[in-house]
Amino acid sequence: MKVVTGVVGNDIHVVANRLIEISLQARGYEVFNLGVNTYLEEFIDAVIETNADILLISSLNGEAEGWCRELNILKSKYKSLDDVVFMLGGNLAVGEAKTEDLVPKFKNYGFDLVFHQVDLNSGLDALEKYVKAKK
Ligand code: B12
Repeated sequence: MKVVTGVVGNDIHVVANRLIEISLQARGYEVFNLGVNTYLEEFIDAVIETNADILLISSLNGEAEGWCRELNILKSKYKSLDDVVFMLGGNLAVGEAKTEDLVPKFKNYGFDLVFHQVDLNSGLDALEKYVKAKK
């Protein structure tokens, strides 16, 4: 399966991004890594160009909401995105935000899978389960 990944918005935290690329490759995915400082529109363009199955976005600096809340608007423009799995993870807010508040909020913006301060391998295991259940 093909995965587009990267770090959203003005976020320059690159370490997790490299780990994500390596971990996805080790699990057999074909990875298109757009790196840090990537805007939502660029992710969508890359998913369409590569015909990817999954978009995995990281956000570490706490600004995910500002950069991700228009996902549903972008998704509605392209029929070919209907079967794509949209996944978001990292540190999704600054301060004391609760996972039980953040997950529904980002799902409402159009993400299928949302992980706030969840380690990478647990997130990738959950992705595999989700993809299997969807088939
Ligand atoms: C190194 C670092 C920096 C470096 C980054 C260097 C670089 N080019 O990467 C520098 C010094 C430049 C920096 C800058 C800033 N940083 Co900084 N930084 C860190 C630090 C110390 C480590 C980050 C790191 O590399 N961790 C190692 C990787 C492997 O771990 P990780 O990033 O957490 O990723 C793991 C998980 O989050 C998860 N994950 C990540 N993405 C995804 C996606 C999915 C789908 C899943 C399932 C899991 C997942 O998997 C990874 C592996 O387990 C953290 C604090 C910390 N201890 O985590 C702060 C931290 C991330 N930074 C923070 C902040 C606020 C900033 C600044 C805004 C500070 C400032 N005022 O200027 C700027 C941001 C600038 C910008 N435009 O983005 C905050 C974010 C706060 C929040 N979200 O609540 C943190 C948490 C520090 C803190 N406690 O306040 N930072």
